[in-house]
Amino acid sequence: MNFAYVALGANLGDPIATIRAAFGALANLPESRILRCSSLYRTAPIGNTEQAEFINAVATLETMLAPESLLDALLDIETRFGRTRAEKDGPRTLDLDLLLYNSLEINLPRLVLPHPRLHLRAFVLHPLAELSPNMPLPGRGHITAWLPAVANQGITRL
Ligand code: PH2
Ligand code: MG
Ligand code: MG
Repeated sequence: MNFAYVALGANLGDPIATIRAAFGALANLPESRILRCSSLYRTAPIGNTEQAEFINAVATLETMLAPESLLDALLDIETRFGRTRAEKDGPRTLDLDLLLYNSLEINLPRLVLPHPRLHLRAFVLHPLAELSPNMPLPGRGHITAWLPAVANQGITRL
């Protein structure tokens, strides 16, 4: 059995309803089950700041899917939720990012693990720390060491 962490984000349509429905879609993944879901967080947009606030969360999965099969399944859920890719880092109905898979460190063209920006983003670090405050980040030390650096990024736990 493998442990995977998935980040959820949405800022189009009804993001709170979308994130809740996406937890349900993750629960239905083949050969997988959800172990825990974080709280929902309202977060200021990072990167492209000319867009609406996001709702973000993180889920922990237990899965027999290999990393790239899990990635394919996540992209399939995004598509079912109406995701289009008009603009890089633009508004989205649903974004599902694979953050961590066991303590795997890989660098494939379509999948880098751990997610290369996870330690720089309050909208990932806070829900992750809520679920696993003592988890080491492969190659990057302790999760709590990164929290002070993102203290200026607007985030509210709902
Ligand atoms: N996702 C991005 C870029 N910026 N900002 C917030 N607050 N939440 C996100 O999920 C997010 C973002 C690219 O995927
Ligand atoms: Mg993303
Ligand atoms: Mg993504």
